Amino acid sequence: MRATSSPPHRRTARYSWGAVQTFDFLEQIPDADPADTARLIAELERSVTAHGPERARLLMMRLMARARDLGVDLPTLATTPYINTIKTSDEPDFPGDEAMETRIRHIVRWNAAAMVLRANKEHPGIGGHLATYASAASLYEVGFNHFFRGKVGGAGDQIFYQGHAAPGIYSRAFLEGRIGETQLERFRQESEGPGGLPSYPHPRLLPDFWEFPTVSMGLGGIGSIYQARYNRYLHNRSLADTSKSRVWAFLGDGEMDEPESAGALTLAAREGLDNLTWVVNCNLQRLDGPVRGNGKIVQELEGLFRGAGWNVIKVIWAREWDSLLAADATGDLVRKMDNTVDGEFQKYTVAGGAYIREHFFGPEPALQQLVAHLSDEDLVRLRRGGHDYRKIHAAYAAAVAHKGAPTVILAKTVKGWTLGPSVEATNPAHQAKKLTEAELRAFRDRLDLPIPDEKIPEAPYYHPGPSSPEAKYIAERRAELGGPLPSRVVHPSTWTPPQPAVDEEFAAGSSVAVSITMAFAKLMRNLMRDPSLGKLIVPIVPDEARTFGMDPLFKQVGIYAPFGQRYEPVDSELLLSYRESQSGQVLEEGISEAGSMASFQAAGTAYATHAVGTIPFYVFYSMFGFQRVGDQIWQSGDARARGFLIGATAGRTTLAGEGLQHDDGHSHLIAHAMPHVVAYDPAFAYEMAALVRRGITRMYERGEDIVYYLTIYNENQVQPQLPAEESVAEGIHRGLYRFAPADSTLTGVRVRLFGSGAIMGEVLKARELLRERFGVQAEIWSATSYSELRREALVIERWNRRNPSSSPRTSWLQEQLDGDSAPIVAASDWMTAMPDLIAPWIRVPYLVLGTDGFGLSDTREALRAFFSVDAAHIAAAAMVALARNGDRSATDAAAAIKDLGIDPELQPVFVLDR
Ligand SMILES: Cc1ncc(C[n+]2csc(CCOP(=O)(O)OP(=O)(O)O)c2C)c(N)n1
Ligand SMILES: [Mg+2]
Repeated sequence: MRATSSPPHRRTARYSWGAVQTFDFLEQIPDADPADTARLIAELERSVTAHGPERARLLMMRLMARARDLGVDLPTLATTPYINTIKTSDEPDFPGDEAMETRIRHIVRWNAAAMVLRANKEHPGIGGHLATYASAASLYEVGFNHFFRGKVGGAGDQIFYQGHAAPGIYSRAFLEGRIGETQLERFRQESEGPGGLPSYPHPRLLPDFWEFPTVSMGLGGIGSIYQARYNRYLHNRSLADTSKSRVWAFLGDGEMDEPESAGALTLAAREGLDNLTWVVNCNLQRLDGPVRGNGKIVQELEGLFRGAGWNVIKVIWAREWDSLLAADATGDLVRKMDNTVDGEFQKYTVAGGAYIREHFFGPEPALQQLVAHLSDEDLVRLRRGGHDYRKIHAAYAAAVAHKGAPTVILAKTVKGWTLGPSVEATNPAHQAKKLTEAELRAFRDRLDLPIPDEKIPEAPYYHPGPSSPEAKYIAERRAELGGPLPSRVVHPSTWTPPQPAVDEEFAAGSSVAVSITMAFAKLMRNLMRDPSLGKLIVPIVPDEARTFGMDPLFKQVGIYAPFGQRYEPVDSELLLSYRESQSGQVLEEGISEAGSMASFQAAGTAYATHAVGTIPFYVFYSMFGFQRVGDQIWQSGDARARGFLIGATAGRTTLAGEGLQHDDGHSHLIAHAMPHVVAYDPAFAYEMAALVRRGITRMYERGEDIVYYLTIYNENQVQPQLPAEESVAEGIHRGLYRFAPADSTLTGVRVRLFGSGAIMGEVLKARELLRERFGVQAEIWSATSYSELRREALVIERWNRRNPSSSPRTSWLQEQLDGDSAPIVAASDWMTAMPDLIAPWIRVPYLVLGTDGFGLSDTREALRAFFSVDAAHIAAAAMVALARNGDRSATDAAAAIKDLGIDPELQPVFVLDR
C-alpha cells in the first residue's frame, strides 16, 4: 500500500511544549455496528491490495454517488477529475452556424490585434494587450451570439468584461458598425476630444458604451456579485423588474488571487443568486508567469467555489479529446490529466507535438497507444475546452438553466491563442504588443482573411462590408437578443424634490444638545418617509447601524433579506426589533466594507442600469472608508455612481478612547484626491441637512455624476438656527461662510477664526477666551469644505493664468476674505494639510491647527490638548497671528500662551515620531 499523508478526518497537533495530540472526528461519531464497519473497511483494503489505489478511488466515488442517490447527506467533494463537467452526450446541439461564427471570430481577433499593433507603431510604448482577448475570444463570442441580452425592451444583462480584453470588445463593435475606423485608430489616444477609445472599460470616459469599470483586478468580481444581488433587491422591493437580467462576469485566473474576487463568494450562494454567471478564463498565466505552475488553478478554484456553494462547470478539453477520453478504458488518461501540473500544460502548448507525445502520452504504454494514430501536428491541435464553441455553449446553457445558486464556468484556455509562437503561452505573453511581419502573415493565414501580403506590414483593419454575410449575421443575432452591447443608457426621469418636512426641523436648531450623527439618523428617517423619494433611499451599513443611531430603521423599513425572516428575533417584544424582510430597505452588509461599497456602486448606478434613481447612503466608520476601500470609491467615480458616503464617528480627537486604528484625521485628504467626490465637514445640523438636500438636487435632479462625502461626529452640542443671510445658504455649499460677526461691544484688534466639524465647538469657546482674557474680538467662520474652496480657486486661477491681460476673476474664497486685514486661525479635527489647501490665496497671517500623526486612546479633552486643537490652543494661536500681523506684540502673545496654560517646550514626540 502507498504511504499516505494524514487523512482529512485525522489531525495531528504538535505543541511547543512537546505534547502531540491526534484528533479523529470519525471516532467521535457513535458507531452502532462496529463489526459491520470493520468488514467494509477490510473489503476496501483487499481491493487496494489487489487492484491498486486507482480502483479504490473509483469505487469510493461510485459508492458516494450511489449514496447520494439514496438520499444520504454526504459532504460535497471539493474537486472532481480534471475533465469537463458536462458529458459530451449531454451537450445540447449548437444552435448557431458554427462556420459563420468562426469567420466572425477570426475578423474580431484580427482587428483586436490590429488596433493594439497600430497604436504601438504610431506611439511606441502606449500599450494595450493582445494576449488576454486572444485567449478569451470564443468565451465572449458565444456569449454575444447566443446569450447576452441587450437593452431593447428592458434592462438586459449586466456584463463585466475583463479589462484587458477591451480591444476585442471594441473590435466586435467595429464589425457591428458601432465604432468606426477613425475611432479604432484613436485607441489610447483620447486627449484630442470625443472619439478616442480608452484603454479599458471606463464609463467616465466612454459613457455611452462601457457600464462597469473592471480593470482594477478583483473589483469586477465583487462588483458583479453585488450587482446580481442588487438586481434581486430592486425586484423584491418592486422598484424594477429585473427578472430577465443576468449578471455575467469575466475574470482572469490570476485575478482570482485578489481578496475582492473571492471575498464575497459565499454571499452569492447564500442569497441563491442564480442570476449570476462567472466565467473564469483559466489561461494558466497571469502577468509574470504561471498562475499555479506547481499546481492546478482549475482544481483549486473548483474547490473554492464548490466550498462556497456555487455550481461549478469545468470546460477543460475541446471536442478533439472526446474520442480519446471515450477510448480510455483504464482511466489512465484521466489520471494523467489529474496528475499533470499547470506549468507542464503550459510547456506542452509551446513545445510541439513530439514533446507532447514523449512527455504527456509517452511514459505510459497505454497512453502512447491511445494516440498512436495521431500525427505530432494532430497532438498540437488537441485544443483546450475554452476554445471550443460547442463546449462553451453547453456550459453557458447549463449555467443559465441552473436554479438556486450562482454558476462559475472554469474555462481552460491558452494565453495568446492563435497569435503564434512569440506570444502563445510564453511567459511575457501578457505584455506582448508587437508581432513581426512573418508572424502577422502567419496570423492572417491562420485566420484565413483576405488581406494582401503587401498590406501586412501596416496591420490594416479588415471589415467585410456592412452587407457581408458576417455583418448581417451578427446584426441578426444581436437584434434577436435585444440589441448591441456593451451599451450604457441613461433614461430621463421624472423628478419630485423632497418635501420641506424632511429637513425644516434642522434649520430651526435645537434646544437640547444633540450630535450631528443623531441629526443625520433623524434626517434619514424623515427622508424615508417622504412620499416620492422615500422608497428610493437605500441605507447601507456594515454592521454599525446601532453605533450611528440608525437601528430604528430596522423596524421602520426592515432589513433586506431575500428569503424573509425564518426565525423569531430575540427582541420581537421590543419596539425596535431586528426585522428582516424580503422587501426590507436597509442593506445590512455585515462586516464587509468592500461589500458595502459594491452595494453602493450598484445602487448608485441603478439610474443607468435599471432606469431607477435609487439614492444610496453608505454610512461607515470614517476610518474604514477612504483608506480601506479607496480603490472602490475611485471606481465608483469611473462608474459614474451617485450617492452619499457618510463618514461617521469622524474626527481624530472627537472619537475618544478608540485610538490609533480608529481615529480618522485624514479621510478628507484622500477624498480630495477623488475628482468625483464633493466632500464636506459640517459643523452644525442645518449644514448637514442643507448639504444632503443640495446633493440630492445636484445628483438626481440635475444629473451630475458625483458622490457626496460628509463626515459626521458623535459630540453633542446645542444646534444653532440657520442664519438668515443669503451668503450663509450659498457659503455652506461653496465651503466657507461667516457664521457670527465679531462682538460689536469690543473695539480694537480682530481675528478671524475658521472652524469646521466638531472642532467648531472649541473655536466658539476660543472666542470667549479671547474676549474675556485678552479683549480680542473674533469673527467665526464655518469652513464646510476646504477641498471645494480649493477646487474653485484652482479653476479661477487657471483662467487668470491663461488670460493675464484680462481683468482677473475672483473665487468665492477671495470674495469672502479679500479686503480684510484681520489675521486668520483655522482649526479642524483633520490634518493641517486640509486648511492648508487654501493657503495660496490667503494674504494675511494664516495659522493652521490640526491633528497630524497617529491617534491615541484617551479622552476628547486630552486628545484635543495633545494635538493642539482645543480652545486654549486656538486662542493662543490667535494671539500669535495678531502678533505676526503687527496687531499685538510678540511679548503679548508669549504672555497669552503662558496665561492659557500651554507649555511651549512640551513636544508630543510621538505625534510625528519617525
Ligand atoms: C489591482 C491590480 N493589480 C495589478 C494589476 C496589473 N495587472 C493587469 S493584468 C494583470 C495580470 C492578469 O492576469 P489574469 O487575471 O490571469 O488575466 P489574463 O490576462 O491572463 O486573462 C495584472 C497583474 C491590475 N490591473 N490591478
Ligand atoms: Mg490568466
